Amino acid sequence: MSITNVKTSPIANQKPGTSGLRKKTRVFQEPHFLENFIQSIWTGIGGAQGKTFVLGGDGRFFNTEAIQIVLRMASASGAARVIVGQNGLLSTPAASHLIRKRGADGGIILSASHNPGGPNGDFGVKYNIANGGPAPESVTSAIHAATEEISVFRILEAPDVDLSLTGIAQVGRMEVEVVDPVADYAALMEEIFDFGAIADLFESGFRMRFDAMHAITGPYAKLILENRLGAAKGSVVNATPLPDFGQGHPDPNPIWAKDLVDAMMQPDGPDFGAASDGDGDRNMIMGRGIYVTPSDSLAAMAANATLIPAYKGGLSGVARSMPTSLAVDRVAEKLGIECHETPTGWKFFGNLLDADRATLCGEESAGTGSNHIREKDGLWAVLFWLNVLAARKCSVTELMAEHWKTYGRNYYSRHDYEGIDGGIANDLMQGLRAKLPTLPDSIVAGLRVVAADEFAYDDPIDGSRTEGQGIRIHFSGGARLVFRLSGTGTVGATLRVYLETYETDVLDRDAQEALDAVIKAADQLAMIVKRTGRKRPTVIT
Ligand code: G16
Repeated sequence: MSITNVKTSPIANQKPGTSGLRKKTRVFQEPHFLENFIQSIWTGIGGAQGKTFVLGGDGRFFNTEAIQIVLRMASASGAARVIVGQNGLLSTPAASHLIRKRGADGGIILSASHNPGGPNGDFGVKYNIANGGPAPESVTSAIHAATEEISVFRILEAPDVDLSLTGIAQVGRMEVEVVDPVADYAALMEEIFDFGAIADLFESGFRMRFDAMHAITGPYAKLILENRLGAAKGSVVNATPLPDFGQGHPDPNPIWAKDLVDAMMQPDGPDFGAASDGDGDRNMIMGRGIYVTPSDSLAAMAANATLIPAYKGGLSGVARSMPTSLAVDRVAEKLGIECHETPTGWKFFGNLLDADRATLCGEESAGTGSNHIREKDGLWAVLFWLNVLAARKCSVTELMAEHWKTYGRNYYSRHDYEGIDGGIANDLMQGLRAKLPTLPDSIVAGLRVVAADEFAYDDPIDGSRTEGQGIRIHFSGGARLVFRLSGTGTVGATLRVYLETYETDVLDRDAQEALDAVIKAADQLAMIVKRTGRKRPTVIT
C-alpha cells in the first residue's frame, strides 16, 4: 500500500457555513472537492499525525464512498486511529458522545442534516473538536484558509475497509475500530433519564408515534423506545435509514413531517408525537392536538428540568440562539439563573457548556440539548419530554396550558423565503441595516419600535466577538422581529424572518393571527414582496 501525493488547486466556495460545508451532492462528487476539504481540515487543525478521530455519517447518498476516502486520507496523513460507526453510520449526537467518551482529538460527521439527500440532494462535512462540539469560528476559518492555499492532498492507495462488522481493521498503519453506532448512546440516555418511570408510562397504555423520517434515528429510536422502554411495536415509523430519505425532506417541522401532524391532530391520535432529522440532532414535539414550537419546548424543558434525574440539582443557566423566542428568558428569570443569547449555530454554546454557565441550550430551528454532549440531540429531547410527562402525569396540552398561564405566551413563527437571488437578499439586509438608526420610537404597522440593532456576540468565556448575526427589532409590549440570511442553504439565499409577540391574556390563538401586525411590519420594513417578487414565504413554521 502506498501513499500518493495528488497535485490539486484551490476550489472556490469551500467556506464552512452555520454547520460545516454543505453543497449539492454532485458538487461533492466532483474531482478533488471532498479530498481538498478533508486535507484542509487536517491542515486547519495542525495536522492529523498521531491523532484519533471519530467518523460517521447519516447514511445519505455518497456516505459510503466518502467514508472510505476519509479513512484513506486519515491514514495517509498519519492518523493513529479512527473510530467509525458500523456501516459508516453515526448520528450527530452519538458522534459527539463518542468523541467525548473515547477522548478523541476530534471527529468528522458526514451530513447535510435536514437537507434532502440523494444524487440531486445535498451532502456535507462537519468537523467537531475534542469537546465533541462543532468546530468554533477560529478552527473553521483556519480550515477555510487552507482550502484557499491547497496544492496537494495525500491519500493511501488501499482497498475499501469492510465496515459491516464491528471490530478492528487496518488501513495502512492506521487502526480502524468499527463500533456499534447505537450502544454507547443508548447507555448514556439510560444514565440521564428515569427509564423505569417512562416504561411505566408506556405500560399504562400511553401511546406515541416517533417519525424517524427514513433517517439516522430509526435504529436508535427502535432500540430505545420500543425495545428498552416498551413503547408499542410500530410506534417508531419510517425507521429504516435510506440514502435519499425516501425522497423526503428530513426536517422535523409541521411542513415536512405532515403525516405525523395529521396523525396527532386526530381526536383519537397518539398521546405524544415526535420526529427527528437527517442526522438526528433536531426534534419536533407534539401532543394530541398540539404542536409545541421549539422555542416553547426549550422553555417548558427548562421549567421542568429538575424532574429529570440528571438535572435534579437544578440548571446552572440556559442559552438560546438570538432568533429563538424569549419564552425561556422568562423561565430563567423566575429560576434566578443566567440566560445567554448567542448567534445561530450550535458551536456558540460549546464554551458556555464547557464552563458550566449553561446546562440547557436551544434553538428555534428545532434543536435542544444539554451538557451531556456538545451537539443538539433529537432523541434526548424526546426522552426528556417523556420523562417529564411520566413525572407530571399530565398531557402535553395540559402542560403547555399551565406553562403559558404561569409565564405568558410568546406566539412565534418563522417565515422562510428560499432560493432568492443572493444579490437581492444582500440588498434587502443592507436596506434594513441602513434604516436601523431611524427606527427607535417610530410606528410600523401600528407597533412602536423600542430598539433596533444588528446582533453581535461577545463570548463571555474566550472574549471573541462575532458580528453581523441578524437584524433585531423590538416593539413595545414584547413583540420582536428578526431578519437574517440562512447559513445552511445550498441554492441562492434563504431569507429567514422570525416573528414573535407576547400575550398574557388570550393564550389559545392561532399563531399567524396573533402575529398579524408583526408580519405586516416585517414586509413594510424589509419590502420583501417588492424586492423579491415573492407574495408569500416558501415555508412557514
Ligand atoms: C444548523 C445548526 C444550527 C442552526 C441551523 C439553522 O442546524 O447546527 O445551530 O440553528 O443550522 O441555520 P441557518 O438558519 O443558518 O440555516 P443543522 O440541524 O442543520 O445542523
